[in-house]
Amino acid sequence: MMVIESVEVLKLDLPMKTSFETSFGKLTTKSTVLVKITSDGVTGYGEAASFHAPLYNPETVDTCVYIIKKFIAPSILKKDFKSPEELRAAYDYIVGHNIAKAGVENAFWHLLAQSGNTSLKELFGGTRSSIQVGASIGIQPTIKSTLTEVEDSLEKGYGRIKLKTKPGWDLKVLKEVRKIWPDIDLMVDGNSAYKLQRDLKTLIKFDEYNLMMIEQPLQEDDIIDHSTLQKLINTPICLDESITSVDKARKAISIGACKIINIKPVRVGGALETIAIHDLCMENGVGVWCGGMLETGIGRAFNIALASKENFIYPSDMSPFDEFYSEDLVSDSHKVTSDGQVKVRTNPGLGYKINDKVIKEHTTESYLLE
Ligand code: OSB
Ligand code: MG
Repeated sequence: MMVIESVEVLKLDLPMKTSFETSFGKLTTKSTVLVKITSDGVTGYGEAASFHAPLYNPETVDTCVYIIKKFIAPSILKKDFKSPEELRAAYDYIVGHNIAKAGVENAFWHLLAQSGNTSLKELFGGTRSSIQVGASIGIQPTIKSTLTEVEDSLEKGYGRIKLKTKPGWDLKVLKEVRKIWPDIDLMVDGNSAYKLQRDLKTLIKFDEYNLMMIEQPLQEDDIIDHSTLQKLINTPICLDESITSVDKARKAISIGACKIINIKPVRVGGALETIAIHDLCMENGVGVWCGGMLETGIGRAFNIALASKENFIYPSDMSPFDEFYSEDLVSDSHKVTSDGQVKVRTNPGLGYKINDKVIKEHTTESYLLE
């Protein structure tokens, strides 16, 4: 018995310590959306981690708030759900808006973890006691500051370095990084900024830098060009933006568009779809890792638990909040060990202590539906 008594949706603005630049632009304040659902006096929290503008994917914090308020909440309120599958079926008629859906689904998993006195790791079928993590380094003003960022990240223990690139900010950076660190686990993320024909010469040259993978070089809706590109380069392609469902993953794998998949749980609509993609990839010998949306400690809690599943074999983007923000929404945030690991919590519920005071301080809009 899990009757949804209320749904609350909150929009937050979190000041960033430093901006984060990708090929699609610079993030200077990070907005996010929290979802709180209550059942039988218990509150479940989820994070619909999105950005202020539709730059990475079509959603924004405002579309998440709107879709949850206007469509998802009315579809689930006062109804009784026995499982996340049943919950999801209630709003499956909504086309797209995966991040909004994920925020709600995650809040439901949090309710389940509390009522069953179990951990998210247990609920998701996690098998690892710690996960490997990597650093994601934004586009920097200079090569020198990139080298400093790489050095800092290695000193902090991160086991792999991901550099954000865009046409004109790629090979020259890799060349200097490789001069100093010829052997580190290194990869790049193009965030859809390259075009197959226009940039083919550059894309082929990435092969010279012994990269673990090149993440989403081409357009989100173009797994066909990725498949063409994968046949022309040795560096494994990892898809991020393109993989929005298990069906997309199946198609991408079947045409050889990637050898690795970055699963961002919110991008695919939540933990259920994450697990489905994880399982499909495992059956097909495609390793996965967990990407991030610069989540707060709440969103990261779900990601860490999911990344403890067996086929998450590459380091995940899971830097703690203090890389970007001065305050987290949980008071006992995860940390990266000197050997690049994050421990997977096994305590019941979220595994982290939610700090409602900090949440309140940063909330700019809130809507309670009951
Ligand atoms: O493509 O993975 C991405 C940050 C903002 C937008 C898109 C991406 C990223 C990251 C960092 O690479 C991920 C994180 O640490 O949460
Ligand atoms: Mg990416």
